[in-house]
Amino acid sequence: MLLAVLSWLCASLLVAVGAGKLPEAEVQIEVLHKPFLCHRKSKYGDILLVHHDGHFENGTVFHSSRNEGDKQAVWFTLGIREAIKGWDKGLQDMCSGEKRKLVVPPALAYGKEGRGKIPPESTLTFFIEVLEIRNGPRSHESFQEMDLNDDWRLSKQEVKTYLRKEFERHGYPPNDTLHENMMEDIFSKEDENKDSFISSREFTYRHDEL
Ligand SMILES: *[C@@H]1O[C@H](CO)[C@@H](O)[C@H](O)[C@H]1NC(C)=O
Ligand SMILES: *[C@@H]1O[C@H](CO)[C@@H](O)[C@H](O)[C@H]1NC(C)=O
Ligand SMILES: [Ca+2]
Ligand SMILES: [Ca+2]
Repeated sequence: MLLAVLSWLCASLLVAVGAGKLPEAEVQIEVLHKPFLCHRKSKYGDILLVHHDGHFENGTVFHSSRNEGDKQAVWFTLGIREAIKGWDKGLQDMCSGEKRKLVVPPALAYGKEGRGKIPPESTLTFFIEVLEIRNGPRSHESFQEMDLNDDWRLSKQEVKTYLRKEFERHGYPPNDTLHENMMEDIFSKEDENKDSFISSREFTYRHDEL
């Protein structure tokens, strides 16, 4: 049982499923600097240390990690909507040391509502430098495979379906009582805010007790 739970947690078990997605707004990507040596490229689930400047269309800077606050680069997890969708789309396949300019339409940034000093319907331009890339604790692909209805959270039913599939894949007969128990065990550990869903954030970050 414990082993099975651990294997549920093991991201490498799973392969991404290509899901049919609706056409979406695009991020315009311009590579400003590409290092000569590139040992690995950023992918979903990685954590990236980035410096970033954000500009409005009129050129005014609304944020700069180099000049504001603690003047520090920030860690960012790729692919889980930790920042804006435009970052998830625009920061894939980057090398450490690479610099990019992203032009992000409102639909992939703060949309119709805007946020804070970002007015509604703002197209935003970012200059982003990736300083470091590390493996994230868990893979984005495994989350997507489990999230059958694409609502970015795992329901109890989705987790049970996944367990059943994994059992079958490894040649064990499905056992609803057992899946139910495992699922409850997983939720007691992973569903931190007890809303009966495991969010992508709850999934991605490992908890101390595990
Ligand atoms: C540029 O645009 C932003 C957002 O619309 C606005 O807050 C700011 O005042 C503008 N700056 C200039 C110099 O027009
Ligand atoms: C299903 O799992 C439960 C709980 O672990 C166990 O008691 C039961 O014997 C299993 N049933 C079968 C058919 O293996
Ligand atoms: Ca879901
Ligand atoms: Ca939750």
